[in-house]
Amino acid sequence: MSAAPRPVFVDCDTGVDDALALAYLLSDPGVRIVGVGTVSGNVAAAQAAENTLALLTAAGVHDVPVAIGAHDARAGAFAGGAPHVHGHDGVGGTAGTPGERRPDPRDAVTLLADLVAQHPGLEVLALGPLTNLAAFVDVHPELVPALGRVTIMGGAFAHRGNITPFAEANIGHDVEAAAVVFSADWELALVPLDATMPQRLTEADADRLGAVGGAVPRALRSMLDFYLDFYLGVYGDRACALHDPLAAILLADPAAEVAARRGRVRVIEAGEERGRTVLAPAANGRHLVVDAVAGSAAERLVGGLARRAWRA
Ligand SMILES: [Ca+2]
Repeated sequence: MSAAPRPVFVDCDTGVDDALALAYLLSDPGVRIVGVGTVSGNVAAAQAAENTLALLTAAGVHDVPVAIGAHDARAGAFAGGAPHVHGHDGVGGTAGTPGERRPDPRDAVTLLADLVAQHPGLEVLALGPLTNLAAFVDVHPELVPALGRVTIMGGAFAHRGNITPFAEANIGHDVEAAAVVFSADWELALVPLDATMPQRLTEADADRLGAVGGAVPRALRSMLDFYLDFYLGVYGDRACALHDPLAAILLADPAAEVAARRGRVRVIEAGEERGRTVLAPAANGRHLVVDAVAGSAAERLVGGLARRAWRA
């Protein structure tokens, strides 16, 4: 008999790679998404909720609440996201009209608080700016120790940033929130650009993903068209980095072979290096920084999606 699936809360700014990550988790029998909060990043938080609801509905998942979280960062208004990377709607122009299912009436922070009470040890996967998680720390400090590990796609250590030479987008779009999250007393695993940038999904991988069949793989294949076009300008061919999916893969499989360092992460808040993440190494530190992951994330992603019998 297999163990009960581990409950997971996903906080995301659903663009193309968030959608891939969510689909990967839906296909993994070892974990169960019990709630989703959205935050502005790739797109506005409200649009990210629509994109998430569309994906869940296509998967036939109707019982996972999706709550809208922060629209603006702590220190500034939402600047409009990354339409050149993810499309105006975050999903490569594939979003239809909003479906019948509406976002949960609670905000993302309240939803997370309610779910921790129901699922002690609840793990969190953060795939967007850390605005909601920082608000959770502020509003519910007593619940911080009740959470399990928090896995974050974010940061750039030896690797160059992707919104400035120093800052990675999820950290750099809300630096003050990242500072709060890095100071909180919880177990963190950080999956930075150092680990994600070498993990690429090619057009051939995208085709194999689409060939898995079903509504969700089909939707992912069409959003990938836009995303791969953007990456053509970055890498010179149609292949994208698997940022959020790699974090989802590591959450689902903590035994995955990684090169990683322990210690305490902080974020530089001022000056030209604003948004840069720095690790103070310590053998017993509660922060784990993943430098590299063995094997191919694209293989794991495609193989993972093939495990689920997706609705037509
Ligand atoms: Ca994301």
